[in-house]
Amino acid sequence: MNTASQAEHRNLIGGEWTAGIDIAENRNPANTDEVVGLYARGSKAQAAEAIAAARHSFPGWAASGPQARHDLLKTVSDRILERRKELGELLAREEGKTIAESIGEVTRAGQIFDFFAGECLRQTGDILDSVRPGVEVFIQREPVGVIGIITPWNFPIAIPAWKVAPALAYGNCVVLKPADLVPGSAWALAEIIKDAGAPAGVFNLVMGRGSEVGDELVNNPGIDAISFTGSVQTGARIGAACMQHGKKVQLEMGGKNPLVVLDDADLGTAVECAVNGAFYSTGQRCTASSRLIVEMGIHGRFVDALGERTKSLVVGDPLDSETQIGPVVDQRQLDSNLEYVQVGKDEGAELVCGGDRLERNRPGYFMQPALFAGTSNTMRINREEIFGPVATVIEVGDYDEALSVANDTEFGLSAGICTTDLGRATHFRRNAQAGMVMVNLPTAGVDYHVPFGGRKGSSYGPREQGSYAREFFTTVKTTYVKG
Ligand code: UN1
Repeated sequence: MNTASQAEHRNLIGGEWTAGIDIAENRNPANTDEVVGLYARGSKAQAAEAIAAARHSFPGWAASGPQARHDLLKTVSDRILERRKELGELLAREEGKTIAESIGEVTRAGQIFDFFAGECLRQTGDILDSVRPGVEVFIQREPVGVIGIITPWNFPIAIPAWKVAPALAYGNCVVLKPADLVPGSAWALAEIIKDAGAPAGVFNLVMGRGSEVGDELVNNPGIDAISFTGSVQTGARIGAACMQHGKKVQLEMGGKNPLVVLDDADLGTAVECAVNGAFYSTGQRCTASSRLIVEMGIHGRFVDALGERTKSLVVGDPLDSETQIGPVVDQRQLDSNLEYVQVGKDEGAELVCGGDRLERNRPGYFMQPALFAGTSNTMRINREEIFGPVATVIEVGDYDEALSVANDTEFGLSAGICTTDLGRATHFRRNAQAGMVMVNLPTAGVDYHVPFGGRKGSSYGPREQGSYAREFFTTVKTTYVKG
């Protein structure tokens, strides 16, 4: 595609499409010769303008009432779902997940807006008697104000949707900064929100770099709260800055999610859970199953079957319906994945299969999914989040050891177990130190109507998604009234 012939996609500030200070090429990781589109990069000053616009619009939006907010979110949902094929193709071309996964993600974004359209009408509150006779107490939820939303590249439309929809539903205004690598899906979402009739300034999009736009969101006093998904390092910095400025903050960061496979597991189920959890979406999910903790009685059969299954995975163009694993998102991530494969070898892990860069008939960041066996939980490949198609097997003697290895990590997002023993499944469900537990299911792949989030180093602040999202996107007011 010829870049010069394409129009630039601009930022949305106070209801106006606004040029940035720079223009970035959004390239297809499955074919780096292909420019998906040109996208504005904004500055600190433009982020500040967007924040000012959001502040200006906040009183009106906060007072707009549940019907207006419901109608906007429902229209956004309908339009996303109508365009799911086209938006799925755009997502696949900018991020690299397969077309089936991409259309699935767009569908999820539409469903999230539908859920939160309903939430606008499902309000909660309490009226209680005071301990002082003749006094009543009202407990109500109010919007927080202007929310800065910073989203990662691995879910270019679902994560913006699951932060923006509740923010708007509960009466807040928004400035969204999508990941610099994948602005296209977020831009399309912004266009849909604007065209659906969002009042100017209620929703703003400022694409660009974290060091410009992200920094301004975190430090500008006009932002009341930050919702962030991304790396542990960036999350820690954002958390500290928010604390200093007194902003409310919600952080979703890394994972090193265990999938325990017990001797009594159904082998086919366990292998499918591992393949899906570890390698789908090219392993680029914070919920990915990166540590496969396998009891000794099933270990040999599991490693053989998983190795065969992993070798058979079709890596290629996300738009080809045969493809099961798309490319890695960019050169930096590919280099880091390949380096971790080397680290694993150097640490003495046995590479069962994969781990090489793959050449295709086009320039892209393709990699053969890698499976390591003979690893111990102290190795770097079992401690650090890789965020690519690299999984490790840790052999254990019994269930108690499996549980203790599963919990021996600084993270605590998702934890899975494959077993046919109800007692063990129940014990794991109650003792896994994770925000989400999956029984006979992959650690990744979550519903949109229930809470999402983790413990320990994975997450900070209230849960996202479902009606639990209310906790972050509202603030409680307690009013005492003497008649
Ligand atoms: C999923 O597993 O369906 O960034 C969602 C991530 C998570 C979302 C995972 N916040 O990978």
